[in-house]
Amino acid sequence: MKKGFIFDLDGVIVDTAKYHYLAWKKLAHELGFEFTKEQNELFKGVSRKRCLEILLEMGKVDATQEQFDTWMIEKNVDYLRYIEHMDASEILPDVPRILEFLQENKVPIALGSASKNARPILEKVGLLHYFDAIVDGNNVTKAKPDPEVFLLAAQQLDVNATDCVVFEDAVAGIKAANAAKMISIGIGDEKVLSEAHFNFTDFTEISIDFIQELIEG
Ligand code: B16
Ligand code: MG
Repeated sequence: MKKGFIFDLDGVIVDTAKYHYLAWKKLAHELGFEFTKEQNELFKGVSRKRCLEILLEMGKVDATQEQFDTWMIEKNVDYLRYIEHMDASEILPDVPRILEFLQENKVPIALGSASKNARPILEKVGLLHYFDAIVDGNNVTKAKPDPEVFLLAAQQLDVNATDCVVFEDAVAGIKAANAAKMISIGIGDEKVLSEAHFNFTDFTEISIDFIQELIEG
């Protein structure tokens, strides 16, 4: 049975969370309150719109629709400034080793990300050519933990959902993969990602034998 591999972007392929954090922190300061790294954890895998809603709840800020839209744009403009200079040095350890092995073995690869900036980021770090399909914040109507993003990725790879493997760093992403009946692999803190079928701190811990077993499934 043909297998498909789906990668989340932020926290799995690159650490863009630190740039999202800087942009949200700047906006919070402008609105008159602090935004901590711990609070930023809640934003992982969450859509931009939902992040702003949560931020405004944290700061107890009421916004008109117009203000909300302006702040959404402002955050993204700042974020784009932070990611402007990203290059291959920002790829998380051993990600290319796994992508290379999958491509060599003709295993279809997709991106399944909440970000609307996913494609330019993959271009900047030089990994775009590995991906057979890209499903991101521009294609989905329902955010993770809804399985839509991963189901769409499976469809685009022409692989059954149950034959897909998902790498994710966010709790919402693991829940989405499980809801799609896919094999979920947590990248990060095992205690946080306890619902995943397998857990690794990062890709340096993942052996080719393990990937081979997933492919042969
Ligand atoms: P954007 P992922 C997510 O990426 C981030 O984890 C999350 O913090 C961010 O708010 C979301 O993308 C939307 O990003 O503002 O660029 O559209 O982890 O799903 O790859
Ligand atoms: Mg992520």
